[in-house]
Amino acid sequence: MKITEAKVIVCCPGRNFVTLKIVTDEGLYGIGDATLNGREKAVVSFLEDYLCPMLIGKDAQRIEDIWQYLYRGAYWRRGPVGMTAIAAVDTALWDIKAKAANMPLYQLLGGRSRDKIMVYTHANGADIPSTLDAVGKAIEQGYKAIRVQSGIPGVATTYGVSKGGGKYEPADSDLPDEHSWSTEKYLNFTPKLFDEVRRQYGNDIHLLHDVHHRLTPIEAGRLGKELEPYHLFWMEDAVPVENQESFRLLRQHTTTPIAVGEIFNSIHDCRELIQNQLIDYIRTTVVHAGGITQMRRIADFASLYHVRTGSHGATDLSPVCMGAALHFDYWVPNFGIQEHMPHSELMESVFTRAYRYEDGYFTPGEAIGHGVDIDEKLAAKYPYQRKCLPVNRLEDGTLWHW
Ligand code: CS2
Ligand code: MG
Repeated sequence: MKITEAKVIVCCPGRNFVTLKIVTDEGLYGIGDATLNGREKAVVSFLEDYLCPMLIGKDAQRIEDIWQYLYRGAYWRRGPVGMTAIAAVDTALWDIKAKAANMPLYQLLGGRSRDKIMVYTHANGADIPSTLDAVGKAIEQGYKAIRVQSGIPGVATTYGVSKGGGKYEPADSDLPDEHSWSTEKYLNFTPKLFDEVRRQYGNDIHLLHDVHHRLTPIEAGRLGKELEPYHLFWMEDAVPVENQESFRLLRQHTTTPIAVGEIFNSIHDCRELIQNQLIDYIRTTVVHAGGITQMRRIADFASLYHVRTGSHGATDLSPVCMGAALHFDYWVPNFGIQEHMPHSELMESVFTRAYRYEDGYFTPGEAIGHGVDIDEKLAAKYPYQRKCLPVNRLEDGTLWHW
């Protein structure tokens, strides 16, 4: 089965999505998500100028060899742009292989390990009362796990909370917007927030929180310790990930479970954290961590150390990624949870989807392949618009982690 065409489709139905479509001489085709938020065109060029021409004439059935060709065969390895491009190829090829086998992708991976996939959604508010309302709404929608983020008194803008009170979409301006940050105000406020949430909604609901890389290890240790009475499902991205020794210091100070990895793109990024048991959940996802092929390796390695999966699932990961991720989640033995930040109706209108939400859980559906397709005609009506993620500054103007 030879690859005859590999084309990149860019669209912006409310936000940018990059989709790779691989076509074969047997008439079967597959698609993969190639979206890298705020750097979309870099991946488009990586694919169009380099990887797509290399794919023409290759046997679409040889997923492993193509993965090795694009990764091991390259002198310049890893990095988010290149790995997102490889992930798109890999996802499209798994879609094709499952279609050729006349199976939903999860069957090809080994069959399902569970009946349904628990997801967490986001509850965001400008202050504690509006955040409590958002948590209540998520509970009404059936969610069993909720990530809670709130505006902080005295801090103008913060991660996870929309400016105008509408839906939160972090890449929201043509050039980076400037946000502000105060570690002191955040640390004093956040335990109060969780105290209120537990008081109002009890202990049964799973609560999660994303620090978004902003603390030093000892500050993160303090936060984890102070959040222990509210027994979070996880505390995410507590410190920047470049220096992984930081997690050792954090781990020494708290039993709050630790999640990390949404910006990792290689199994090598995960190795030390997993083998030293410094984390509890690995957040790598299909589109940014080398597709299904590398995600399986990461998950199997993690399973040796009691680390479970918790894939990133923000809106900048397209429905194509979500579809593939749900097949992976259905199969993976050491599944933890899947993030679900719902796409808008407009975003979803461009992609047909076999996956379904019901009462806090997803199922990937029984369509062959990964079950997601793109309506190319409709996609063409929404051309690319440049959107950047914000930058962050401390109150004195010092540039900080966003
Ligand atoms: C986030 C994302 O979902 C999450 O946990 O950290 O919203 C992240 O900020 C975006 O995916 C950035 O593109
Ligand atoms: Mg995050």
